Amino acid sequence: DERYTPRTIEAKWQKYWETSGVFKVSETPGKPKYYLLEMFPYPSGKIHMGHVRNYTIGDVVGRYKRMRGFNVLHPMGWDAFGMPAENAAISNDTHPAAWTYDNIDAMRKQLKQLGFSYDWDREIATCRPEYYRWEQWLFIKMYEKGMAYRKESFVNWCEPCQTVLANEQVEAGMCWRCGKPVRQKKLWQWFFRITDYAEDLLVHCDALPGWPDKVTTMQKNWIGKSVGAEIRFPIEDSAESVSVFTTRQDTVFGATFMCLAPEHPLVVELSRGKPEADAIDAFVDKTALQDRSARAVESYEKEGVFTGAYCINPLTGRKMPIYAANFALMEYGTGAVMSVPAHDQRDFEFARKYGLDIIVVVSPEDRELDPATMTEAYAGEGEMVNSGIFNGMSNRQALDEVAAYLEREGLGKKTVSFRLRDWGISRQRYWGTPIPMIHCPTCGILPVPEADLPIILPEDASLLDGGRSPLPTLPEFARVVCPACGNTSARRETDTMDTFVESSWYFDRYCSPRYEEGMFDRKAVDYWMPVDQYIGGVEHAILHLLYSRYFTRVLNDLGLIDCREPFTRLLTQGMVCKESTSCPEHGYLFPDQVTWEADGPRCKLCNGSVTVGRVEKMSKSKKNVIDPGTLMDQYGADTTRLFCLFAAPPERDLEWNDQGVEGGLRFLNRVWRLVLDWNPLIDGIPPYEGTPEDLDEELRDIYRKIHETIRKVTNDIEDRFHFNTAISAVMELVNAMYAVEREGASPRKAAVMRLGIESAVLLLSPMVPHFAEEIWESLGHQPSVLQAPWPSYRKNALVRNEILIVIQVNGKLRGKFSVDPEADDDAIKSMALADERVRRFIEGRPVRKVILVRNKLVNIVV
Ligand code: ANZ
Ligand code: ZN
Repeated sequence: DERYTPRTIEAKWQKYWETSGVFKVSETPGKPKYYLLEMFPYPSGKIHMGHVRNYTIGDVVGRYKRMRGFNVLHPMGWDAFGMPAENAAISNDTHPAAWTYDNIDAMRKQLKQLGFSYDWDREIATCRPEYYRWEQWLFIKMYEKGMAYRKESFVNWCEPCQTVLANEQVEAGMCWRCGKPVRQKKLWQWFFRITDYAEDLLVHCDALPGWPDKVTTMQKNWIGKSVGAEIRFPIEDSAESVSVFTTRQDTVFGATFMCLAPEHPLVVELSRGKPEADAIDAFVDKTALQDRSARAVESYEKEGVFTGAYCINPLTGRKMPIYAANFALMEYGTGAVMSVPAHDQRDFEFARKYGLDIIVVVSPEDRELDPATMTEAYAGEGEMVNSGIFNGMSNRQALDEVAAYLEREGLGKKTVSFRLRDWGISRQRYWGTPIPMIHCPTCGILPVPEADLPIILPEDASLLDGGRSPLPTLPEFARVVCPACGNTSARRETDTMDTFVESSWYFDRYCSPRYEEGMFDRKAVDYWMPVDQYIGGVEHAILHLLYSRYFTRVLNDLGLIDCREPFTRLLTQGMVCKESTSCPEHGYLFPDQVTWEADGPRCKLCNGSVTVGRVEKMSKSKKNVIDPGTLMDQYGADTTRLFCLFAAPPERDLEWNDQGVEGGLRFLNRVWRLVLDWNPLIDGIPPYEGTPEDLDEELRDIYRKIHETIRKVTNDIEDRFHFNTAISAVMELVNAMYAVEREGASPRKAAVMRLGIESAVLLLSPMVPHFAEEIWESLGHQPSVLQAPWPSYRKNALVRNEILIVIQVNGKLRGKFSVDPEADDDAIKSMALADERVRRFIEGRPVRKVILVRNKLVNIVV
């Protein structure tokens, strides 16, 4: 007996794919290209279920497109720089490089075991000099064009990790890695001027129809464009003035005080020599320690200190006290806010706290606002009051009118402000791409000459205490002779780049991964780019995608690449989830530490009763993980893949369940059995090619089912990647074929069955490729199933016998008609009502009810 043995089959076909080189591709003019990409993994150790899901989804798309005749580029590599390698090196006493390369080897092996259709010749690891040298090269080009620059700025600083954190790496004031509080520190940093592209990146969000709306919305919000005005407020007894950015210039008559960010240079300057100076200095120091992103949160306690200085409201002449306030942010607008407490909640709270004046200037239609009794700011629309020549206008109109007035009087101008900040890329870390710059005591800052690239990260250095980078203290690395003047005490830049830089162009490098003359071969990159389908987690919806879009624009503007938008279509897959389990004594438990008894789950360690927690994302900390390695050993790659595809549509979360995997295996065994049973009968008989009319009813039903299944599976994959419903359709077809009697099968029956079996195998082949290859071969075909075209369906095969429907009026038979069995309920009802004979029986009486018994009758009650 020939049993389905995934282990031998999978090894066999993986070897075949490797030696035959089926997945190696090159630019083939005339053949439609399809660049399929899944977000490359960070080599953290071994693959987890999230990877399996992501890459299985991608693999099905890749194999499907290949069978549809596309020249499919499907590469894989490693996002190999970053902090976890350093953390692991510290806790396991290894080197980040050794740890990274070992992990890559282990994970590559696992990906190969899953049978993914990658062109492994294109594998890249971003920590290799062959890769990052071109990143250094680009950095210098950007520096020369003013796209990369250095400035002193406040950064989120994590003391335990000794590093600058991007805003998104700060979670509620804590470091995303170590969970310790983040403080503010001023450092010289390298930046990419992404803000120059803010408008471009924003407007083209609407030119990405292949992206989920939620992702483009997140990008737009991140870029955060605000339209408003800049207004100048003269400072009392001074030639200077403060400029504010406001989106509510209609409320300028209600501005009663001014708030400056504590970091604003005027804060210290204005208070100098005044009695307020000490309080101001203390306040500035205190806010410097507060998290800047937390300060921006609505509910953050508002605090401020009077600077001792005043400015003049240019429209009212009112004297406005100037405060330093923690809710005013240096990074937004001009770092100064004209405070209108009647109409802005933050200003309102601040005014109440410090007893400042409140003046209403926008009056709502339905009530009178009284500054003395107001309990919150009024942010809505209304009629202008207390606003001189603008009184009586709607505040909407005043927005324009005030802006125009300010512009005419030279007091301000219309302007826009973006939330997006320049991209700080300096990291005071070891395991990253060295920034290719030199600091010379005589010449200042200058780039490494191109001929000296790459600046290789020394892999024989070890981390210092607390994980600090050894680069600044490594003489062989840090000391350099100035390439311009020969000064021997020049120093290399010892900061490395944010790892988001590597992932902003790896998709370009895949097009010609071994190219040594540049970042990429122009011909190759212009042939393959843009990526036709990108697949990955929604956690990268903002930064990675935004940075990649930015880099693509930079490369385009530098004349290095044709395309300007890197990813035509984007699929963000859902998470893989499972409930957690815990017992009072041992806390969270791994699934294999729990036994499921009749009276409930018990802990294997202490036999205590187990609490079942929420279904949530699989994570090591909750121990609610399933290890793909174990799964593959137990069930094989195909069942593992099938489960991931069948359990949920890709964009939804997938909830793990053991029965689902068992069910997947059972289904494959069922198909296996079907083929085994029929193979002797269909041997040598070609698939049925005749017309449905020549078949008897049983075979015609099967024949139609085959074509319906082809249509359904094709549409489900093509339109929405809904593999779960596609698989269900094949399951139904298999069930239908099981019902066909084998005994005494005619050649015609055998031909139809061959068509059915081959179609099912081809339709399943992108999902369970090893399984499909093995069956395809057993059906007498030469390998590989990948060479077979995707099955196509025949329209005429889809026509069903019509079904006869009886029409009753008040329960009495009055007519009949025939319909397509797919017709929907409403259509059938209206056909019944439209029947000539039936209309006569109704005789214009009102219809009270229409009852439909599907496939049988319609009863009209009058
Ligand atoms: C006066 C005013 C009156 C404001 C009013 C709002 C309501 P968005 O829409 O997010 O762009 N603002 C400007 N610069 C700021 C800074 N550096 N730190 C903190 N707040 C700042 O927000 C624009 C509004 O945020 C601006 O409009 C300003 O307050 C404040 F009834 O000006 B508004
Ligand atoms: Zn020099």
